[in-house]
Amino acid sequence: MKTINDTVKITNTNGIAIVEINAPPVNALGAKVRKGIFEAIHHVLEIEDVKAIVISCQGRTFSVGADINEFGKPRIPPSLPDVLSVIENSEKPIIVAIHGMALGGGLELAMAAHYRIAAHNAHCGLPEVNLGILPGAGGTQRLPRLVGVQKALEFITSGKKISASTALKMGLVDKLVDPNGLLEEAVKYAQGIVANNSPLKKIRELTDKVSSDKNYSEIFDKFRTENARKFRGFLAPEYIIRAIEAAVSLPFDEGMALERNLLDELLAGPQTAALRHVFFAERKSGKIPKTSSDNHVASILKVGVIGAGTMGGGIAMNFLNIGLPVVIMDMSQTALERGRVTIRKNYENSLRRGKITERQIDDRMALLSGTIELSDMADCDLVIEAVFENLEIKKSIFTQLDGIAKPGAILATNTSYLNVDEIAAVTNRPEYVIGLHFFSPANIMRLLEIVKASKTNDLCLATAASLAKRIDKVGVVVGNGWGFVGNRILQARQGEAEKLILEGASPWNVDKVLYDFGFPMGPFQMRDLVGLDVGWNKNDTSSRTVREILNEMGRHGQKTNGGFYDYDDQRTRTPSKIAETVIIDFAKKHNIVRRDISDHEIHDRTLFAMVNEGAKILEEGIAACASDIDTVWVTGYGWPKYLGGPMFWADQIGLKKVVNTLLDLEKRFGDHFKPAALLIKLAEEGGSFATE
Ligand code: 3H9
Repeated sequence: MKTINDTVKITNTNGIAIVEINAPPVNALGAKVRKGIFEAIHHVLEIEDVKAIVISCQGRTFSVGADINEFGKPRIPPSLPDVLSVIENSEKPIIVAIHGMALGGGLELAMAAHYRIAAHNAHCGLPEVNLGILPGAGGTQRLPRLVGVQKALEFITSGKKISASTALKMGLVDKLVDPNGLLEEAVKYAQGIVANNSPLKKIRELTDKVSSDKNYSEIFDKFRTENARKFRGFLAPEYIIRAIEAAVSLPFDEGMALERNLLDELLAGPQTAALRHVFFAERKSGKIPKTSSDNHVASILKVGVIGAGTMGGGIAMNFLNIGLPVVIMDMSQTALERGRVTIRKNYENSLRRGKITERQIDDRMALLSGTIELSDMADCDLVIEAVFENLEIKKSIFTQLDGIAKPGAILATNTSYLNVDEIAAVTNRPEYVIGLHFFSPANIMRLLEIVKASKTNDLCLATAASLAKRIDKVGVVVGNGWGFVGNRILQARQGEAEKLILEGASPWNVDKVLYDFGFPMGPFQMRDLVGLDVGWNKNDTSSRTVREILNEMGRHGQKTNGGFYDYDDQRTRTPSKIAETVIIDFAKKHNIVRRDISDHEIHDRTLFAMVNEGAKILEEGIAACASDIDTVWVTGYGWPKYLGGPMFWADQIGLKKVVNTLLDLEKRFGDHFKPAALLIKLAEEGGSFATE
């Protein structure tokens, strides 16, 4: 055995050298690992007895790519492309053994080798696009040569992982084996190659898959057009397409040089820092600060959900998906049946998209039971209440539940803005009461606000955080204040948007400014989609707001073909004359002087109101750090990912400038723009939210 450095060592079995990488937790290809591989390959090439080389990784996974922490810092040689070039040009066959995941530079390394074998439960992917860059170690040049242009375009621009069996079908790996015997199989495979004198398969030399597409520039144009909506605002997909075009039109080495230049441009550009921030922010938000109950989580073996509506059903699906039995409760058998049908329909949609099998649907549905008796929650370890937003009703449910649920069971409310302390206070176990704010549709949206009420204990919190991970949600712990983090900032933006339309901007203008900023839709379009009647009470409405009036007119949004916009039967929207008249009349009645409002004003008033509210949320400790606010808004509310979240965006502008803009807005539009004390302090100190 030879140790190259503490991340790479070599062992030798009967003429096969095993170069083993050990850089926990994920075998990222940082400077030390790159140097280790580089030296290890050179070393074994010199040993006459060694006839072939196997590259494998220790720990839970093969390499997941470049070390993201090195981005934005001076490069330390050898570069990854240089290391991979040594691998590809080795005159001895090199085989990689993939377990866990081969991602980014890790998969590029595998593609530089001559053969790839993988554990049958492994996954492969090139997720660089999610970090605002492209695979910069030959991925854009080798993959199309191996799998063809169309598949390479889809694979690299999506950043999605594929299973080993799909990789085998695509030709990305050569053989699948049992995970337990991976290394032995890889060695055997290498011995076979040596015995048969098999050729060194260099992907760079393959031409058949790309030469057939040489004269078809329309493949690329078609791909651009088809994905224009998905790629809107993001720089990396276009760069990836250009790099793959080069794989078709240029010799390998020239394509590699172009790939490098494109990578460097992206690294120097504005988006990758924001996307890396999003990556690390998401990981940070899932971590509960160390407490006395470290590593202690309650075991959740059965979940109860109260309310079989859209929300309750969506919540239930998360737990069915991970094999937990769920009992769902509603007031009538009809409501239960409706809920059950919706859940099955959702699963059938997934079946149609090839995401699950018929068998999985049956297994999951078999875990679901329904009841109209709260007493059937008695053996649940976690009960989530998902009835409509009425504090009194929620309190009454929790009072009863407290008498029914077993000791130690966690009682959660899915409220999106109500006071969790008030709900906890009606029970004799407030330390076991928590908020779990799922977002609609709850089976799809990744955000979960975990609301820590004043008495919620550490066990509950740690259990909720760990459960969030299990059900593939991004859990963010937030404090108990009106609207928590997400809805409180939404309210600040919505309030401003509503003032703007009364003062003279049209809803479609406001929507366009925010859409152009990068949101998937503006606030009024969103209102129409969600339903103007959500949170509206028909027994307590008296034309106090434009929204109330529209609701009173039966204009509840898309579902009634009219809200702020009019909709045809295909749900195509057009600005509504009726809504416009309602707005103008309302402004007149309340003596609001209407004027021309610029896009610039809409931009500043809506977005800086959000940043200011975010600063107040931080100041009050409702969010533990600024990056948690960014995570909430990026994962749950459509803040453009490539702008990092509202607090990251504010940091990029510079907090001095943010404060000056707010002071100016305060002068023109009132006290609510008064900058938060924290913002003023940070601006004066030359600080930022990132370093706060
Ligand atoms: C690339 O390869 C560029 C090349 O094409 C070109 C080069 C020239 N680097 O997420 P987890 C850390 S770009 C450094 O909690 P999971 C992570 O921060 C790269 N650190 O676990 C965390 O640290 P901590 C392309 C990394 O099981 C710990 O590992 N690759 C990296 O839920 C555990 O992570 C990617 O984009 C990294 N590359 O998920 C893959 N990756 O414990 C990005 C992870 O201190 N990574 N860490 O908080 C992922 O998608 C997920 O981390 C992964 C594991 C799926 C791998």
